[in-house]
Amino acid sequence: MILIGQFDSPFVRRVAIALHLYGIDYEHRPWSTFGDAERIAPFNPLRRVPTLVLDNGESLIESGAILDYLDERVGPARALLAEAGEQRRHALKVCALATGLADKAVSLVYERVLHPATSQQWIDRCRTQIGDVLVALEASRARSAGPFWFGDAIGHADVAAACALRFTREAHPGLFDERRWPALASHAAVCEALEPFRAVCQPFEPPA
Ligand SMILES: N[C@@H](CCC(=O)N[C@@H](CS)C(=O)NCC(=O)O)C(=O)O
Repeated sequence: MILIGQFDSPFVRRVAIALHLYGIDYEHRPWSTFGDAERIAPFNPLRRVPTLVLDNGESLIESGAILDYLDERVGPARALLAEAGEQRRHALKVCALATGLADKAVSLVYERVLHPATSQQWIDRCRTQIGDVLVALEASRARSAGPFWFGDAIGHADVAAACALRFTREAHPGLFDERRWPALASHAAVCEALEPFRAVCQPFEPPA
């Protein structure tokens, strides 16, 4: 299979880290959403990443849908998400908050880089959303004593949060203040020290 997208995207990175954790081989096409938009288009008319092209030529889009496919492929015993019940629900909520945070951080980059006249209302809204999600995630992470969010084993929630935090920190220095979010800072440090996170890593570069 082929994974399209650069690892400075928190969405592409989360999928690539899951591929590593699952031990699934893939080819990587580090195409830029802007510079390589027309190369991405035949696989995804939205020209967005991540896009995962399966061996039969089928394209999967949206990180959540891609991970759903990978989870199904490895089976419930190895999946990075509980199969059902409260733990699945809670993990999916952490994933939604983390990917929502990443969405807002990406929006802020586009606002800064692509719009000649920026909207202060939109910037303020994104910053408020990011700040309040950090409050919610910090409280949630501080409640769980284990090495990972939901116990001893790493899961999608851990990966999604770590990828969102790294992107936010790199794209918006100052927005993620480690002293304000100690549980999240420690979570990020634990994850980033793991081999798959070190292997799947690219410093953030804004679109030209
Ligand atoms: N909801 C999407 C978000 C993916 C996303 O925002 N990707 C960005 C790169 S970080 C992108 O493709 N941006 C170009 C665009 O939205 O046109 C997912 O989870 O896959």
